[in-house]
Amino acid sequence: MEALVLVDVQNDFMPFGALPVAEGDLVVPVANRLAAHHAIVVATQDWHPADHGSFAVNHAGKSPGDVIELGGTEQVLWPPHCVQGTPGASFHSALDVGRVTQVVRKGADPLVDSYSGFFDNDHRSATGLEALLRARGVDSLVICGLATDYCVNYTALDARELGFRVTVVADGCRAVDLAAGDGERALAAMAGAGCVVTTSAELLGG
Ligand code: VGL
Ligand code: ZN
Repeated sequence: MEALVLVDVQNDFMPFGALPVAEGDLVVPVANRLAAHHAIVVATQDWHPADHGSFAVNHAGKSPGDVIELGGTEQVLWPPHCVQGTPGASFHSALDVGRVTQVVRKGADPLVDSYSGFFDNDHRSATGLEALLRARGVDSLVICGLATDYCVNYTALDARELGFRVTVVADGCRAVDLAAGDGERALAAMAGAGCVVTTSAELLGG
């Protein structure tokens, strides 16, 4: 059984959002086309409390882009984004949420970030995504969303470690690219971990 995983297709990652991803809105039509072809569509949702440790404003003297240690792992600091219950945390209004069968929220623990849809960055707590996929007999994932170099990358790598077959739809992803090339390097890392990196045209035709 194959499931589609839509990673963080949320307003704050759109070009108009608090943590803007260039062309982030262009993943929405791709996500919708893929969703029309899947019976199981899981949408992950970055879901932070206002005091989250990944927000630079919560660390004296720190700015977005700085790196600190959080929960025993290296943490890039971000502008406040995807704060629980705010419009920025909502899915893009053009996302076909009627096709979404499950929503998995992550990043609620202020002391550790959760880029992956499966685990917090310290790998100590699970989000429930693996359990819900296993319960439905899912062994194969198609993944797209935002951002290529963070949440898509971590989700895809965890999925491979958990033994899922993974297809990453490159045109359905966009990168933060804090450093030029981060998105391309992430795609190469995913391919190196056994993910099939392809395009929506290749998968669906046209
Ligand atoms: C993400 C940075 C911070 C993502 C989430 O969805 O890729 N990136 N929080
Ligand atoms: Zn976040």
